[in-house]
Amino acid sequence: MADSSAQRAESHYFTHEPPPKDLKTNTTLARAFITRHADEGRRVVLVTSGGTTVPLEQQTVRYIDNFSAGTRGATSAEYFLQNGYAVIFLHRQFSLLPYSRHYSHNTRSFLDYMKEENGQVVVDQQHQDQMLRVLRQYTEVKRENRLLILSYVTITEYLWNLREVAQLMRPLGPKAMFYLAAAVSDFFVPQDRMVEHKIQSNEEFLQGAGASGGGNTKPPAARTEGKRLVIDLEPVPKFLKQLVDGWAPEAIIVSFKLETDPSLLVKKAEYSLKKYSHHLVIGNLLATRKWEVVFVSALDGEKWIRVPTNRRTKSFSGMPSLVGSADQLTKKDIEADDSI
Ligand code: 9Z3
Repeated sequence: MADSSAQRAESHYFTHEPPPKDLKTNTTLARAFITRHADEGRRVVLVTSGGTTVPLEQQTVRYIDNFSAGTRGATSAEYFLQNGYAVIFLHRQFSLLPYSRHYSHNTRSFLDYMKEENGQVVVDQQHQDQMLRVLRQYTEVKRENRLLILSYVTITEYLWNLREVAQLMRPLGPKAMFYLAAAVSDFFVPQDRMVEHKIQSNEEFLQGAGASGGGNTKPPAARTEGKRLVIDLEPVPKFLKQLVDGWAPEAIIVSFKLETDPSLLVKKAEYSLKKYSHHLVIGNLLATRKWEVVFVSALDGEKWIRVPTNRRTKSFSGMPSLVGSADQLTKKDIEADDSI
């Protein structure tokens, strides 16, 4: 088979960007998890969640990050689990996790859910019902071993894990699903253009050329020029098509498209759908992502889903939640309602 440019980009990327230290452990865990659930005839979904970082130095002091807290991924994972899926949850380290998300990352400490009674720690009465519901779901998932949690930090760690897990899921055919909610960097610093040490701001301590790649004639991608920090990032190769063509061709693929300009959202979601041959692209805008999304698919075209206005602040975690509590609305419905 002729080597396509996508294959060449893949091979170049994974040859030049070293794998994360825990990749072997992750693939061993994922292999056992996938095999067990395949034997039991279950569907397996890989949910990706949270932002990816772009390190500027090999011994990383500084990095570029994005806004994602992992709410979409962690919430969606719970609904997949509720619907019988086995879930591989590939998430940004320390971002939200299914179930525990209800009690973490908000202004309230988890200790605020507790009180002391007769020398014992117990859950405060007002949180009993909610916590019992979450605890029961969590306990069942744990008993059935249906949730595997893996983590990444950098864009490269994310891509290595995605590729390895996708290839392990290939034998599942259409019983495999990818639900790509992670906020993935579009630009990065290649290893051979990355300085080893912390970038110095004081001109008296400036290092030499510094990038690690022997023979690379390009300057380090992040460097000081005079007093200025100059960052010259390269594009991350687009692996979304490789998922379909090379890694897991029969799997169901749901990807997310994030925009800030409303006039671009649907167009870009449609573009992704065609270009990457995914089954469904879910579009969302940064500002409204907590309560509305647009589903774009070859089968159904464009379909908006929105949490009704009166339910936006009432969700369990205190955040408006979309999955599971949303109503299906047409684009016209949304335009007619200008309360948002
Ligand atoms: C999303 O669009 C997610 O819905 C959010 C969720 C990241 C907005 P939070 O974690 O936010 O709940 O705060 N994810 C995909 C974003 C992305 O990087 N998409 C790529 C792209 O647009 C394609 S996979 O190119």
